[in-house]
This record gives sequence, structure tokens and C-alpha cells, in this order.
Amino acid sequence: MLDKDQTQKPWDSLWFNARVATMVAGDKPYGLIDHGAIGIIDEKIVWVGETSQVPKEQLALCQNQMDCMSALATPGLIDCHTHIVYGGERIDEFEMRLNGASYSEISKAGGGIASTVSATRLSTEDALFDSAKQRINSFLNEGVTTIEIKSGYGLDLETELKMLRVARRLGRELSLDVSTSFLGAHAIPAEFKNRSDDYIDYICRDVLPLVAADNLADSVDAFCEDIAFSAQQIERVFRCAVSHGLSLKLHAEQLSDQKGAVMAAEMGALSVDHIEYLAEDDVAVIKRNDTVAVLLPGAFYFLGETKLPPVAALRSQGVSIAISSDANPGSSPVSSLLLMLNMACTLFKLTPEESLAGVTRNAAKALGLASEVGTLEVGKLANMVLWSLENPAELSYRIGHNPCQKVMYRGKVR
Ligand code: DI6
Ligand code: FE
Repeated sequence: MLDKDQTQKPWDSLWFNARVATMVAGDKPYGLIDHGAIGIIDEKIVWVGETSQVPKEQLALCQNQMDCMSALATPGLIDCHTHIVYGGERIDEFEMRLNGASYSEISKAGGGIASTVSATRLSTEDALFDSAKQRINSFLNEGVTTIEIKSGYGLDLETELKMLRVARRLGRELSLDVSTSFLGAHAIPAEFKNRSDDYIDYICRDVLPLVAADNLADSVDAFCEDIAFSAQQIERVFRCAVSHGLSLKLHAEQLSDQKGAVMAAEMGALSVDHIEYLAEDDVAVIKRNDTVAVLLPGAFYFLGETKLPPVAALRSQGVSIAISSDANPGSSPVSSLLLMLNMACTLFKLTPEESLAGVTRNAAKALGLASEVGTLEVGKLANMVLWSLENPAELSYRIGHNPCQKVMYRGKVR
């Protein structure tokens, strides 16, 4: 574990006497080091091991040494699927659904995503930035150090670019990393009613090339559903994305089985998300392509879904499972990633260890960032959280409790 070059140079920080859940996959649950220590230089972790093994010279040289008093340290949390930039809210629809309307019915009647699109088009860039910043604050307070943000409430060139610029600005101005996804194929905008193929042409020809040219997106996502786009239509968008060097992600099998996940996995997608209606027979294709299964218990819960994702098959075939908030105004108005850990356990029967891996190691993989974040290992970014608890399972156990004590983001205490 000792990086030889770093034994001479003084570390910038040292956290010691921590229960370090490295989340490195292996024999030990949570990759746990009971009396662990972590050495940091600049933005990176340079040493991880037992406190008793910390090189003597560092005890003399390192200026910032913190006794963690046996508190739990984990990697910074990663929320790998959000729609947190948007205008307006959808409280009225919540009431409509409780009066008997379904999510699909509201969508077909011109509500749903379309109503957020109208509000987002009317919002200024600053207003979108300010409201998203407020929502993100709750996530920062829970130790989130990386968040993914999608567009998809613009559905025209101007507003899609506006949303992505806001997402990039959030990454520059807040102390967390933002990964962005272009979700132009989220819904069919009113201007293209009954002309979904024309809208796909428009995205591929007029929008995606500009998104790529301005480096506004890391990935391209889409919504594969009968109220949105077919797997065939999305395949066209994905081919265009690949030609621009962008990664792929997909909202797949959320409300019905459209065989979108199989198409996405075979095209090398980083992740397929939701997947309540994924057929067990298709899990092997997800595994073969090393695509991450992203489960979104907030949307499952809020929409009153009863069809469970095929967790047992995902687990038995060794598919990487991530957990995320899906934060959005329609299907998952969620402000807490810790709550998602609890719900992943209670609703989807994940273990607390699987849940924590779902917002650390596997969430990093779902964003193509596995070499930079997601575990506490030498060479990775020093993004980590100190929690006022000892047992990592407690992160999934408590409901509505935030034990976050300290967050380090890129080597600096936030
Ligand atoms: N599925 C979802 O759950 C979100 N998008 C999607 O494709 C919901 C978006 C919304 O209802 O505003
Ligand atoms: Fe989503």
C-alpha cells in the first residue's frame, strides 16, 4: 500500500484512527480497515493503511493531522443519476395521481415532463442555477462529492444548451464534481407531436453536434418507453453520440419492457437505469458488456411501482449495481441520497454493503470515473466523508438522520 515516492515528501493531510470503509472490492466487508489512516498530497490519496503503520517521518512532517476518534470514513458519495436542474415543481400532479390519474395518463394529457419543459424554457439561466444550487445543498450536507446532472427539460437547442451550461457552472462554482448527460431524447416536445422520428433527426443533426462542440456533455442519455422513444430511435441517437466520443446511458424498462437495456448494453453503455421491467433473461447481456445497473428506489417509491427490478438475477450474475436519487420534480422529488440507501435495502432488499457500494464504487463506474473516485485507494481523488458512527450498515439503517461530520473534497476539508 505504500507508495515509495511519497514516503519522503510531507503529506498535506493525515486522517488517522478512523474505521476506514475503503469500499475496495475484496474479501473484507466494506473493504474495512479498523484502525485506518489515509495520507493526502494535493488532491490525491497517497497512502492508505493501518494507523500503526504510518511512516514515522510523516508523523513529524505532516502539518494537518486529524485524530478521527474511531469514526467511520468512507469515499465521498456519488449520485450518478439526477435531473436536478429544472424550472417549476409538479405538486399539482402529485395531487392528481393521488386522485387516481396515472403517471402515463398525465404525460399523455400534456402534463408530466412537458410541464417541466415549459417552466424550464421560461426560466433564466441564473434562476435555474440558483434553484439547483439550493437542491444540491442537501446532497452536499450528506457527503456527496460527485453528482451527475442531465438535461432533458429543454427539448430544443437553446434550452438544452442552457441546462447543460448551468450544470457545468454548478461544477465550477460548488465544491463537488459534476458529470453531465445530454438527455435530448427524454420526451417528444409539442412542436414535434406525432413526428417523433423528425425530432430524433433534429437531435442528431442540430443539437447533439453543438452539445459536443461546446464540451457540455460527458454522456448521452435517453428515455426508452412507449410514452417516449423506441429502442430503434434511441439507437440512432446513440450512434451519433458515439461518433462524437460521448458515453452512453439509458432510462430503460422503467414502465414496461422495451428491450432498451439490451440495445444499450450491446452498444457499450456505461449504465442502464431504472430497469424494473428488465427480463431476467436479459441480465446476462448486461453482465457480458460490464454495464452498470442503476436502481432508483425514489422513483419506484414515489410512483407507487410494484414491479421490482430483478435484483436476485443481477446479484447472482455479478452485475455492478448502483443506487441513485433520480432527483426530479415528477417521479422522484428526493433531496437525500442517504434515504436512497435505506430504500434500496427496504424496497429492493439490497444489503447495506451493496447499497453503500451503489453510491460509491459502482456509481463511479456508472459515470466512467472508476479510476478517479468511488473507493479510498492510493492514486484516487481525496474525496471522503467522516461520519459520526462506527458501523457502516448504520448509513442504510437510519431514516431521516444525517451523521455526516466532515467532508474532504479534492484534498480540502469542505
Ligand atoms: N424517468 C423518470 O423517472 C424521469 N425521467 C424519466 O425518463 C422523470 C421525469 C419527470 O417526470 O419529470
Ligand atoms: Fe431519471
